[in-house]
Amino acid sequence: VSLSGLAPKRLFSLLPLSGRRIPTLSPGASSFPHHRATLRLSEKFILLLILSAFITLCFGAFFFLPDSSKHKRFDLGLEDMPNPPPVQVKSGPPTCREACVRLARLGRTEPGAPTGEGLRLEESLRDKIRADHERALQEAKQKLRKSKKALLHEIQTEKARVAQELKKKDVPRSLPPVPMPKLVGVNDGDPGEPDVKEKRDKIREMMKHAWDSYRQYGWGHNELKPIAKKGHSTNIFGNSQMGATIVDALDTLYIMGLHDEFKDGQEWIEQNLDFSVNAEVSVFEVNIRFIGGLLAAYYLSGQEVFKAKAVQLAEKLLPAFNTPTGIPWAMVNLKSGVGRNWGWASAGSSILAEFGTLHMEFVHLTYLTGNPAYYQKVMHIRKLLAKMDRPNGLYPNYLNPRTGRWGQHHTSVGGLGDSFYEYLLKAWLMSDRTDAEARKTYDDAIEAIERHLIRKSNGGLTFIGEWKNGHLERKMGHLTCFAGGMFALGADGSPGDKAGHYLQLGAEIAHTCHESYDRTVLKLGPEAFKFDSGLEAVAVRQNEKYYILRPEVIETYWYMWRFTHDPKYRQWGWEAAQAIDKYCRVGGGFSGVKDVYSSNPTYDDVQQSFFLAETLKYLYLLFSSDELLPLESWVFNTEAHPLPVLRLANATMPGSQAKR
Ligand code: DMJ
Repeated sequence: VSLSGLAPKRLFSLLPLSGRRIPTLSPGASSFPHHRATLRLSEKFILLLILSAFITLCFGAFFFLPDSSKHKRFDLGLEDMPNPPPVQVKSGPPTCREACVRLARLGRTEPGAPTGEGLRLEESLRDKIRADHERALQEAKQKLRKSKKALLHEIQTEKARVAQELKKKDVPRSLPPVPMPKLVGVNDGDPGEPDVKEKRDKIREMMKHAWDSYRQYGWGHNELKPIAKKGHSTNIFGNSQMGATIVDALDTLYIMGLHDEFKDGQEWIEQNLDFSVNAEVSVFEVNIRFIGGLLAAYYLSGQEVFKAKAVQLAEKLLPAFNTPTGIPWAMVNLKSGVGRNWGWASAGSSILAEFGTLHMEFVHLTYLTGNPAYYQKVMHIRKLLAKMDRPNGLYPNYLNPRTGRWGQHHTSVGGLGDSFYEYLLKAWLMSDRTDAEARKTYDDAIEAIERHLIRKSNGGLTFIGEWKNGHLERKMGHLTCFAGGMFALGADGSPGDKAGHYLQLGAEIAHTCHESYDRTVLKLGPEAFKFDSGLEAVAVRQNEKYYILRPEVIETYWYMWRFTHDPKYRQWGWEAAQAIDKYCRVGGGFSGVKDVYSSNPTYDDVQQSFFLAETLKYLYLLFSSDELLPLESWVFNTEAHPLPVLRLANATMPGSQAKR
């Protein structure tokens, strides 16, 4: 169609957009030659106009596609490629993605040329949009026809399907077969003498009462409220119901020969223990109670499920190490992996006893899985600490995981510091005494502690105080009493000629802690006691007079018994067991008491999981023969879960460079 000879004004009214046909002009129709240049210009103008209309169409098609949001990222990716891959045109209406790519190509590389194909594509896209709308409408209509019940059922089925799929993702990869370390001393441990056996039977009966009560009133909850007779939950496990008592108690049940109870616990773990929960938990507590408990149950019983669960859980803890320094956060959300520190900790710090009490479990995890990550994480912490300055050779309790700097200069062998020192020694023992670096770090730390924190009271009691900003606080915690056992355990292998000295130090701490029990009305030790202004081994403040079924004093009696066989340790242990049975036993289990100096104590109504994991286990071992879990072959984690010594001979731990 030649448009020459038409005035631009008239031409507008003849554009196809108007829907009217364009009249044809004969060549001779134009009798105005001076109009020719103007007409050629108009021709270009029209072409431009058509092209811009086509581009507008392309954009329209792009933005109004019904499922574009689903495919946008992918489509953009394709479009942005310098040479997009060829698009195969199938019969039937093109898919959204195909059409978009083709339109984009047409608009970009061949402007104006195949307008026909562009239009056909636009048409088919419109058809597709129409069809999609129609389908959506039909689906909505069908849904509305369904009853509320059917809809609810549909939603729930879908939810269950998604949950199931998520769960499947959590199933651990099958673990490599690893030789089981030689397990010595998994036996009955019959003490021989009838009176000792009788005492041991009594401890076993106490365990039965604690377990049965939890089984009846708190099953599946983390802990038990023995007075209210219902489940109890602490903030260390967030809002989870992960059966902390079951996991913590397993190995005690096993060594006591309570096999039905052990089976019950195993069954619960197989069917219910799930870590995909939206709960913010303490990395330290989960490690020592859950991972430690599961690993010990695995080594003792050989049941694979415990190993698998331990590894599954450990993977959930790993995001806690994503900090600028690699010093882990105190807490981590098991679902999101987001970590943070306790609000009360000095300057946003992590706690020495928390990030310093991972070594034993993490080394075993690497041993069992072949995954070097666990080993590397804890070795990184060790290396970082080794490089830091230590005020007076002491380790402060607080370390900032962002800056890598110490927080307040407080040092304690009790709360906030305790098990860091314990794990240095136990890392060495667990490595079959080959981890010389751990032993040296322990020896240096203990030397500084002795120099700055250990003193004798006027009455001749050896105590371990706390260092606070250049000042010694003459107060000792119940938690600190574990150190008596630690000194005795570390005596053999200490530098120079000091084995005797450390065994003696252990005995002195045991004596002081026994005094802290003996000077109360209930014959149970307070949470903290002073050596000041004429006071010796007694609590002063009301909020330090409670006893919450803690194990540390009995733990030290047991180690001292194993190393000395002095009958006084069995005697002291028996006194404590009787006091617990008399004052802490209630109908629904065992409870802590609020004031050990009151003859009429009130209960705190909590049966702590460590009562079953530690207190009763150490008592049972105290009245068993030394053949049950000998210390040459087993190392107890800080929650009293026994892990075997790893005799790797010449082998190396995955992830370590040097031979160990
Ligand atoms: C236990 O969970 C562990 O022994 C930990 O190391 C500190 N204290 C509690 C019991 O008192």
